[in-house]
Amino acid sequence: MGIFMRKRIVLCVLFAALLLTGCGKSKEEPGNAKLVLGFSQIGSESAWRIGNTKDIEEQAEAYGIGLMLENANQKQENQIAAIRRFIAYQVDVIAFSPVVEEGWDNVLKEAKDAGIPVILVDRDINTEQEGLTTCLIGADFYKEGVMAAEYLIRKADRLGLEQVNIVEITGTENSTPMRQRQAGFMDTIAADSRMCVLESIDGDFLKSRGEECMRYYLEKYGDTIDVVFSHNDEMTIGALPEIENAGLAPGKDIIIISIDGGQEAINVLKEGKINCVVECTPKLGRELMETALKLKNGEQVETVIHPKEQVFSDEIDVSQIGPRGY
Ligand code: GZL
Repeated sequence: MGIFMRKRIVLCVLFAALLLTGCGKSKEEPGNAKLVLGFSQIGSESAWRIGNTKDIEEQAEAYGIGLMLENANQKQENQIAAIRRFIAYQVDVIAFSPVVEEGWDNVLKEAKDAGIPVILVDRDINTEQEGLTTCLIGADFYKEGVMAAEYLIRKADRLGLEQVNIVEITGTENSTPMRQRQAGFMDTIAADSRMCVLESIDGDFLKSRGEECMRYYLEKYGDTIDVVFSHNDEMTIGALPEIENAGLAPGKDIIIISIDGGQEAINVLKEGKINCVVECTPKLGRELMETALKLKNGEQVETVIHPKEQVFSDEIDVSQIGPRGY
């Protein structure tokens, strides 16, 4: 029996074991799949993440790709363990969304030594080593920060504000979206003397932390706060009731700027309680499957694939925003 058949049999047995443990999720058995893709997902921390997982599962089925998807519950050590399992299973391609940027060199070197190409989905890594990954499929987070700040500058102009006090609720510390959304936003307001950042706190992309951060800000700064810049909708939604409990009207007394563009935030935008939502689409599955197939077939792939994104705000007719799907 050839090496290929032995590999397929091993893969079938291990794939079945993974499915029995409830980690994997695929309609395609590896035996008849075009390829087997191991994907380590960060967790289920937000509507964005849940939408991203759903899209990847749907696209794997549509492309006839065997998907082994493991949820790391926000822990880097779980992602590293999952990648090692994918290497042991000898999957054709590995993909993952790194929860933070550092600490991946060793496990990605193991994947490289095993001859398994790696695709970065959504977030990036920070490494000195060449050739550990093939492609990054994900948003231009720096541009999202720029678009958020450009909206604020236009809003301040429209309101004739002379002083703009900003509090920032950031995403997971040391993650790509946190670092780049913050950099894009701060670089863009830097030249505007009206802008004053009172404080910045890590909300870890979680609704509960958004609530805690906002409660702390209101206790410390009260109604001197003019703007909340929140790195994702989950934290924004968590912050709003705290603002209302303090007797302030979000979207009116305090300008609310958020990122992701999920259905819940768009609904609140339509209510006038959020002023601006920068879109960050979770629908990366099609590009992931296309790229995995190209790698399997030995074709060249782009090193970075950025999806197109837009800004939803009180500058447009928000009633025209259609269903978001996440
Ligand atoms: C962005 C993604 C972020 C979202 C959050 O692409 O990494 O992680 O903005 C999610 O909602 O938790």
